[in-house]
Amino acid sequence: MVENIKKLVIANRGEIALRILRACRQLGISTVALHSEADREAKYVRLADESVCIGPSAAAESYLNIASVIAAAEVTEAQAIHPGYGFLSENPDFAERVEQSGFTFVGPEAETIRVMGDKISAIAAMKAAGVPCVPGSDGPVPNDPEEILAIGRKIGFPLMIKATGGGGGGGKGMRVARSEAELLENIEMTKKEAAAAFGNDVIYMERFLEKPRHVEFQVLADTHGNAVHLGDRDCSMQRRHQKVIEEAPAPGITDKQRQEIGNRCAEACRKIGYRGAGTFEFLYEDGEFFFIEMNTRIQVEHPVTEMITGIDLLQEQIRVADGAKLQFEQKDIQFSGHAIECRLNAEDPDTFVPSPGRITQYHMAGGPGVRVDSHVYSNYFVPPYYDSMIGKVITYGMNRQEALVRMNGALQEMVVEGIKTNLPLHLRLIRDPNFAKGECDIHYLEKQYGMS
Ligand code: MV4
Repeated sequence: MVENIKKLVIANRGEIALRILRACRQLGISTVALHSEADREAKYVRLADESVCIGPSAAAESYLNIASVIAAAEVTEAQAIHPGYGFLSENPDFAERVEQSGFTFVGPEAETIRVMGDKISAIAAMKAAGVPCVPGSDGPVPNDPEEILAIGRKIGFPLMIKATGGGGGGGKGMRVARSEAELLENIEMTKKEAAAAFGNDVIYMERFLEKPRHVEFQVLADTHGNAVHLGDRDCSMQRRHQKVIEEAPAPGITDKQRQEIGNRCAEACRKIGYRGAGTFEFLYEDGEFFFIEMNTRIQVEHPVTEMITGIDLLQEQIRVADGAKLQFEQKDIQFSGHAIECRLNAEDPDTFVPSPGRITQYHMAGGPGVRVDSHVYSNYFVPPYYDSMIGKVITYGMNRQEALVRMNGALQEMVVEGIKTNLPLHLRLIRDPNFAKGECDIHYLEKQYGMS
């Protein structure tokens, strides 16, 4: 139970809105669902205690409209706002206005979001806090070509030029330079692209890792100076910066590495006064971890961590936002078994083109170690305005092999008719001998399955 939050606004849609709602119910918090015109029929809207239509279908006029979200919290007299993922979840101006309006933002302080949103300042903060980072410029790239070359030589080639305002998906404002000539050329292009995409032309450089895996660490911190890590996840199976399959723990990472990096992440949280759930993103190559970014939100793939720790991350996130102390210390957290998540998308499995429309038949998988987090149902219309993810199939097993076998079974059981989905792609991937080995890097899917 919680002390201060009696009513919470769910400032999101889809499966995560439902996931937030479920956590609130268990905590005894009443819920306000916000929805666009396209989401009137959504399951989370029906299940919520109250609902408010905050605007037209286009996200820019509804889920991204800060004034509408705050107004909805005011008229319903809620105490807290949960931003979910995407939309306003990592917008520091939103977090600031939520708190200035007297509501609890379920997430860290606005200033923390701001620091992590600027990649140069995020890396500086983490490096200072003892988190291993990619060798790089450790600050903005200067204007003078000779100075740029000097930094480039020190880092070594190939190197990567990145926009400080970038990251967090998309992959915009990022370029590899394999030689000194290429470096000077690409600096100018990346600056222009960054200015156009993020309204910020500040760039930095890092050593380019050619074939890394994407391994991330989940953390949880309260407002009393306590922080823990909840282990790692491998999210290397991705296409165009959209994750397709995630799993926990990351295959091949030893307990020693897990404790070493995890403890550094938790310690960094204590040092910067982090609050709430967060994720440290690393690139992992040749047995070494390199921090690249921090996400200050709950993530799509949080269920795999819940499955192997038994911890309800949404409940904990809301509890610490309420001001509660963490209910466990690092020594209380036990990792057990293995979990895999397949993201189900309404899309053509061969071309990856979105396939919105009416789901004529829906049946979800079940049985031991099977969890489906989804907001859809038979006769649900998948609107064309938002992300194409229609849910997640998560399986748990005593070990990776059992989780894989259960996923194979669960995927075969799933029925989603009326629209195209990426179920066939998932079935292929789950049976792929290379995936079974657990060694696929971030380029595997695009290379082996074409359509990059
Ligand atoms: C990198 C990298 C290799 N070396 N940084 C892509 C998105 C942005 N958030 C970070 N990204 C990368 N940074 C260095 N120094 C390769 C990528 C990258 C990537 C990272 C994680 C997951 C998928 C990716 C796909 C392509 C490139």
